[in-house]
Amino acid sequence: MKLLRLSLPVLLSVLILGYSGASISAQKGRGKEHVFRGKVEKVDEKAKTLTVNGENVPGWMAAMTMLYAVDNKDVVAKLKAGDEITAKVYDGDQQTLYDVQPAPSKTKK
Ligand SMILES: [Cu+2]
Repeated sequence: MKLLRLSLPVLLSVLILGYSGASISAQKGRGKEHVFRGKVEKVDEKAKTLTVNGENVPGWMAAMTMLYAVDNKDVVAKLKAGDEITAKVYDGDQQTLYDVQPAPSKTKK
């Protein structure tokens, strides 16, 4: 039966999404903290944003290069493309890096 084959996976995903949504909204304020590591690809001093090639952060975001805002705008002027950084990131906020710190390069020999 075509209708049933379609609607069962839909129903299941609605249940799963509903469950994870409920657990997120049950948290107060900032979500769980994760440690972020990545390599700066681009610095936009005007917009105060960083394009960072980030490592996989389990439960937060897969490895990818993307644009981030920062909590401390002063750090942007201290960074340049190629710099390795660490930062704090939080569940529910996938666009901001907090407490960005320069990290020793892994590629150093
Ligand atoms: Cu991303």
